[in-house]
Amino acid sequence: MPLVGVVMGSKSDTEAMQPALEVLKELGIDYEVSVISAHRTPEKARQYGQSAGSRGIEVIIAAAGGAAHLPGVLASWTTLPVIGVPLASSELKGVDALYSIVQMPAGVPVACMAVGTAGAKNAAFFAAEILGLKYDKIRKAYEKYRTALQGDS
Ligand code: RP5
Repeated sequence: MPLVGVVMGSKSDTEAMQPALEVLKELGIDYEVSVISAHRTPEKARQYGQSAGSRGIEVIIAAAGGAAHLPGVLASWTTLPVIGVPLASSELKGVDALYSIVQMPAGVPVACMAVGTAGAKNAAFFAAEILGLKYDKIRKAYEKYRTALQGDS
């Protein structure tokens, strides 16, 4: 059963989010992938946000470019942690998405990762940190990864 819901604003975001999916796979974390646009399919966004918790999802990773309202909209429909990934898909190369995601008004938080590949990977690692509080297997897999990093520098 998937613990992480990876949601992206467009099919065109698929390639940018591959690094997140690879990290989740490496850490043995079950996930599902959905394409939901906060402005083209707002009803789908509502249904996803409202039902994610009851379907067993524990963390949502939401990626979008441009006026990236998807993470905030999903966060408005759930109290699950939402990790936002700003994507560099627009003319402004992700600065727009970064500001949209990072500047959530007080009360409905969204965690904001870096723009692009680093952000996609870190979203998965951050999800592992959250899930690791509850799941020993995930914590151990993530700790193993962090230990291996020490040999890389
Ligand atoms: C955002 O607009 C998506 O997340 C995507 O990054 C960007 C462009 O989407 P498309 O016009 O390619 O569907 O909503």
